[in-house]
Amino acid sequence: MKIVDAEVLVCRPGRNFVTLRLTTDDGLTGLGDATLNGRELAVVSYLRDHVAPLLTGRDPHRIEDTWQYLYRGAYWRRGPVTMAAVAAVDVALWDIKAKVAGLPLYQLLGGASRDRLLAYGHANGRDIPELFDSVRARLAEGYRAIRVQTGIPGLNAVYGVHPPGDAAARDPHQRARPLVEDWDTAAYLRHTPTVFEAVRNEFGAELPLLHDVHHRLTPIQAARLGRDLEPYRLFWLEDCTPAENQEALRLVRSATTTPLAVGEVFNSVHDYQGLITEQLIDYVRSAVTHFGGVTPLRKLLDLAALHQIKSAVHGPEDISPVGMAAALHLDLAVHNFGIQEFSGYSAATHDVFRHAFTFTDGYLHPGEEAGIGVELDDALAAGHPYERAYLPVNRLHDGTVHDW
Ligand code: CS2
Ligand code: MG
Repeated sequence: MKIVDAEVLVCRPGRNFVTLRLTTDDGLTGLGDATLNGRELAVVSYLRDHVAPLLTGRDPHRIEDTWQYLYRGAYWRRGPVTMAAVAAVDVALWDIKAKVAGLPLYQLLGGASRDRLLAYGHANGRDIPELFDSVRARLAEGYRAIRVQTGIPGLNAVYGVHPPGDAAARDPHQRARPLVEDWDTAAYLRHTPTVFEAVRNEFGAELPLLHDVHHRLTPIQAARLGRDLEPYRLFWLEDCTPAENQEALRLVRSATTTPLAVGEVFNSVHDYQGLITEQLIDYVRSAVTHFGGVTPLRKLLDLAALHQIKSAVHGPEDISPVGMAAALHLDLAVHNFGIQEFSGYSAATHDVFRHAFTFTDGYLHPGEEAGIGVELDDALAAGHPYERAYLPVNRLHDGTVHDW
């Protein structure tokens, strides 16, 4: 069997997605997600100009060899653009192999270790009443675990919450220039524990609650927040510091028993090495899409398992249904599954990417179709052309750029 075609498809059914489709000489196809939010076309070029010419004529069954060939063969390793491109190839090859076998991918990864996958959704509100409405809406959709983000008094727009009356800002990922959000660490550190106290009082002790700090704190600030949140028993505190400084988490870890989740911006096991072997974190957050695919993420999760660290694969709406499906097969197979992020998709995205995975009663399942269980409808995708879009940026009140 040989690969005869490698197409890179870009569409925007509500937001931009980049998809690789590999076709074999006997007519099988495999899909891989290569979406890098806000920098999509860099990956398109990497795939079209540099990777696609290497794929035609290769045996699609040689997944590990192809991965090593693309990773080591480029000489320039890691980084989000490279690893998103390599991931798309890896997932498309797993999709083809599982279709040849006539099995859902999770069966090739060792079979199901559980029946269903606990998902968490996002609740956001400018203030506490709006946040409560959002939590209630997620509970009504079936979610059994919820990430909580709120506005902060005195700030106009913060991560996860958008200013009132500004329709464009409510969809900040789709502006021609980055939306500018504002930030005040002291106000955030004062306000956040009061939010979790209110949410616990309203929704009780049992609901798993998560919170994302989006890399905004120094180690000592993160240590303070972790301590202040201990009474509210968070499921996790995510990306509390810029975690590429692995040393930072040593201080946070020694100061608090609030569980820590890290890694959505990491691209390789090397970014995690000390964090895992020293047990400085509790959950690894990489996406299949930004980590080089199922092949390396499986290795990461096996290393994490040795240190009692669980999976929490990144799954916001900028991971396409192709990347989500790949994650769900891996989640179902590994022993150390923790939780899966799932924020849902627009109706247009569900139409363009027909998928076998399901979300029922707060749980996900990858479905039983052969392969990863996603097909892209080219005709529908053509009705949603690419538009340039940026993530927001963040500034302090004196104008200094801060981590977003
Ligand atoms: C977030 C992401 O889901 C998360 O945990 O951190 O939504 C992140 O902001 C986006 O993936 C950026 O593209
Ligand atoms: Mg995050």
